[in-house]
Amino acid sequence: MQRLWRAWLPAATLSLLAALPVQAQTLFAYDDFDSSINLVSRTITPDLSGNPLPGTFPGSRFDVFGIVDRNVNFDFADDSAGSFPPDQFGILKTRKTDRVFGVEDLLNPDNSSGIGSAIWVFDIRGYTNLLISIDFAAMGDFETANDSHRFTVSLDGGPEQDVFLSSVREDLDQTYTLESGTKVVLNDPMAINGILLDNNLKRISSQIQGAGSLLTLRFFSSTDGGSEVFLFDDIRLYGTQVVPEPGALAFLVGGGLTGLFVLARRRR
Ligand SMILES: [Ca+2]
Ligand SMILES: [Ca+2]
Ligand SMILES: [Ca+2]
Ligand SMILES: [Ca+2]
Repeated sequence: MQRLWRAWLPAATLSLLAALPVQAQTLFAYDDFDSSINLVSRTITPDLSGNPLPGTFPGSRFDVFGIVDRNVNFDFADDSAGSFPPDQFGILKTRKTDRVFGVEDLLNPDNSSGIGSAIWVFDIRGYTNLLISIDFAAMGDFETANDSHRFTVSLDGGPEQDVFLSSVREDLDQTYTLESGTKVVLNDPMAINGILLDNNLKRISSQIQGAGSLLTLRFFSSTDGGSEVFLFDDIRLYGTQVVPEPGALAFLVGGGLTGLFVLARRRR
């Protein structure tokens, strides 16, 4: 009997898997700061959303942490093809008017810690084989010692896995091309997972191990200095839907498994 089960179980498992519909990884949750799907909560610390200029510290509009758009300040906005042709600094081009998550100079008189953090909780029930992507951009002359960003993910309160880690390439220069075509070279660019950033949003993705019901994304940020902008947009979660079609499930429960039991009894 034992040997029979040992021989049959792998085969039964295989046919069970084969009966499940194969589905591609699809986008099922996101937060682009203008709208969201399957976002349970979003908490930003410090929360500057109630300030006269939302997302900025009271002392200066060039000290930023939170949800902003290109009107927040001239370091975020690339106006070189618009209202200010001599512009030499900016990420958000004329037509990029929607909202993003921005960070600039966290070490300021209103925030002596120099750090900020944010937490997103997404509903991921029914999806496995998870992948997260975020669109990142940065412009500035950064420092390894003072400018760092880290994103972790945990499933249902489990251990945190790093998904995006920044580094500053103090051995490199980066060329930033403004919307007008003006090129600006700055020292020490920011990278995410080793991929160099510039003033164009770049989609970077990371696989997530495991599955669960709620996914918590945590962002830890530590920055100092003006004219150093880091921003991101379009947090996206992709996965494979795990719910089998009713027909496949009925076949398994009604036919496949019953047949296995009958066979097992006969062989006794
Ligand atoms: Ca500008
Ligand atoms: Ca957006
Ligand atoms: Ca530097
Ligand atoms: Ca800095």
